[in-house]
Amino acid sequence: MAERPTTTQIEQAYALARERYAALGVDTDAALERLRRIAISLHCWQGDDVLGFEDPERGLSGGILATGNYPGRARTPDELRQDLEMVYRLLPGRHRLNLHAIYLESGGRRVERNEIGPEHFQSWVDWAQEQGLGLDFNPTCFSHPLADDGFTLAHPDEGVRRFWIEHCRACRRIGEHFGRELGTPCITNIWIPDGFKDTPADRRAPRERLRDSLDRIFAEPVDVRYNRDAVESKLFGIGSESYVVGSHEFYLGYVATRHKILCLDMGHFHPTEQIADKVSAVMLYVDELLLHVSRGVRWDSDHVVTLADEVLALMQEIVRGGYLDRVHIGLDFFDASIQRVAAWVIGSRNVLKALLVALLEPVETLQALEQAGDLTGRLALMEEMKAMPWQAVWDYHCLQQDVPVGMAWLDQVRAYEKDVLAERG
Ligand code: RNT
Ligand code: ZN
Repeated sequence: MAERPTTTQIEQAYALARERYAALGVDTDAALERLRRIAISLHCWQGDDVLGFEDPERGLSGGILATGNYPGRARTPDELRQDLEMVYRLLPGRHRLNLHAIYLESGGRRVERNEIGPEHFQSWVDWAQEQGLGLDFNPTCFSHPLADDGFTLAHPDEGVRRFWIEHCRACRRIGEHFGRELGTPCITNIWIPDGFKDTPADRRAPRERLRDSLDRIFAEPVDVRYNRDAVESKLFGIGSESYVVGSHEFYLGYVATRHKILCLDMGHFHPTEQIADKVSAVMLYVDELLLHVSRGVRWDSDHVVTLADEVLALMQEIVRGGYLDRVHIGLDFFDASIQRVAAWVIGSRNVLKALLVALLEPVETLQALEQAGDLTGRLALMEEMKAMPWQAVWDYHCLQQDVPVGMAWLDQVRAYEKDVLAERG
């Protein structure tokens, strides 16, 4: 490995970058101060291929898939927490953890999903407290015998539907517990896989059932100071190629009429459709957004996030529109073909970098040019911004936050792999 930049070099590069940005009216110190206050929610499921601890033998269902067999998967809650501690150490800032219901700890006893309670997540709460992390939550409406025919909350059988309604209610109570214990509201996000592989004869009834199920779930009061509800749409999944009950239009209407949080997953739209453009439209009608920052590649919606145009555009829209306080940023990808801790770190650092690039834009100048009708100047400045020295600002941020600069994080992950992951057999 090449030699690392010294502290002095990082500081000098920052000083130069700061001047370049200042010349355009951008305050880099203010941008970093804002970035420090943004907590992103890391998904626990990148660490173990979405298997969880209820019955890891069962395998993943619901039309999502983690492919690859890279060694070192976390097999126990302690291993997962240990891996997460490694990840958080490599990220600048203070962040959150997003748990799924199947990550419960029930002491080896089988607890049905409609009977789970805060007690099954106490170790997570204790650990989050110790680590200074907020928690978010998700019902797990997949990887279960009662989800095997592809329907849960929209199931035609009332008994099956009731089971999943009860599960979601239990999850909201757990979310409320998280929020109360940790002093930061938990966002409990409902995603269901329901849909048809082939052309349905009735698209209406399942959607009516889903609306009814959601209304029954949310009818039970939980304290909004501690738990906030989100719902996540999808376009298609493996086995639900022709029809997904919980489509974007379905949930947009639901959220707008019920005052819930809309979750937009970047991988859940048509390949050329970008969610960046949706932000300013939906924000007129919904109070808050939850993002699942992800990367769609052909049939898959869950590749590791790269620093791609789509991610930059999304963060730019959030910053330009002044929506940072109404948008919750979560991650959603799972890749078992590369080292899992590294996958987490790469995706998370990319989201933070994209936020920084967005925070370093001369938004007022760009908007003034636009208002003045100088569309030539707008394009010229937007293009100029692409080659600005934001990396020097990022490196300085990492230095200040006491996390590895540049690729130094990879050395730590490789050492961790050798010492810890390789021992997992
Ligand atoms: C699936 C959704 C959902 C899941 C997680 C595991 O397509 O994106 O968010 O990835 O619940
Ligand atoms: Zn998602």
